[in-house]
Amino acid sequence: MATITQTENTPAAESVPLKLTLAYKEEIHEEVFYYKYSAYLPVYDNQTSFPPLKPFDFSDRGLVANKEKPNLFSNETAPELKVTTLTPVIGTEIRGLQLSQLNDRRKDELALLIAQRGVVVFRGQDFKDIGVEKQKEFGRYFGPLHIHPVGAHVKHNLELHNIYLGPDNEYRNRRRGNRLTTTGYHSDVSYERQPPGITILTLLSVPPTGGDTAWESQTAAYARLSPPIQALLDGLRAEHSGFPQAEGARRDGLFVRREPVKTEHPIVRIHPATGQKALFVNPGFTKRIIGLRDEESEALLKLLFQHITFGQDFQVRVKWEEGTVALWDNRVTSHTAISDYNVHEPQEGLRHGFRITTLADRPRGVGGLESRWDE
Ligand SMILES: O=C(O)CCC(=O)C(=O)O
Ligand SMILES: [Fe+2]
Repeated sequence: MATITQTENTPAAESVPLKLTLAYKEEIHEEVFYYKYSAYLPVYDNQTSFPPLKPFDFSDRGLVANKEKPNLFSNETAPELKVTTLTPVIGTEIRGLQLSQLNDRRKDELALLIAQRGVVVFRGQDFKDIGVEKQKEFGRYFGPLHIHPVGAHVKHNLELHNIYLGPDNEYRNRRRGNRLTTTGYHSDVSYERQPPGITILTLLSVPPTGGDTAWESQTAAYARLSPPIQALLDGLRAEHSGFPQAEGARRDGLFVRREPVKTEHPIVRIHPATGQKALFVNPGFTKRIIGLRDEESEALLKLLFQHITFGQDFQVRVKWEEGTVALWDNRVTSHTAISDYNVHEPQEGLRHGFRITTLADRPRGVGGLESRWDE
């Protein structure tokens, strides 16, 4: 991996030397210009491995929220509050309210809002400047923090998954292969036994144009299907696999810190806080429908993936600004990065940020259909 530039020996918490690989070139970010968020640049911890994730109890914060959201939407505490419905189906934008200042009642109402609207985009946030400990604490309110099995992360903070594609780590692009488009709708690490609920994505550096993110409503995607197809899907599970991601990482010479898993999740999932049904398959990680013949599974997944990808009337595309933080619910949405900028043109700017991913419930479908897996 020619673009990895350096291996460092840094003292870890217990002062055991930690082998870190930088996924960026120091001279680009620290010598050519001063970068305020250089401490957040991507690294790989190449030695800390983790056992399989254990089951845990989960209670969605949205369940205890006041459904009217009087606290979150109170003009008294946030006189500048401006709430914009981005599309009729998905996406809400909030200005004039700091995530870093929300009390627990507001956070509960926010969890419910994210479940209902799919994605909530906060503008003008100081969240990027409150420090790693407070950022993690904010995430933990919604659920245990996920550590990505292969991703680059922020130094000493594996829970902060790194979002960075630059001229100095373009080997990450190779995984896109020979495809016509860079877009790929997915629900974050949906192969996990208790996959993510809320993801919090913060960009620290935003290009002047390009690098938008799009989200799609899996609730609307389900609702659009005809009743006979809905009834068929209600009774089925599909396999979600972390193996291709781990194998791709190994091929790239990266360290796999947790062994991959495959899980069979219900295709139609009921959100614990809203009771809404959502399609829970995605082109990123769903591999086959259990109990069908191969050709049947391929044809049905192709239909669903095209439905998800082409449904512009239940998608929202968001342009990032300085200070934007996006929060979405992976149980009711899929999303894709839109990598339309040329990372080799310095004037196109730097797109860099971090993702905090919170784990949630073991999926439950219609009639109590549960996820299952081979031990
Ligand atoms: O970079 C982006 O716009 C989104 C990347 C992504 O898929 C994620 O953060 O989960
Ligand atoms: Fe993602």
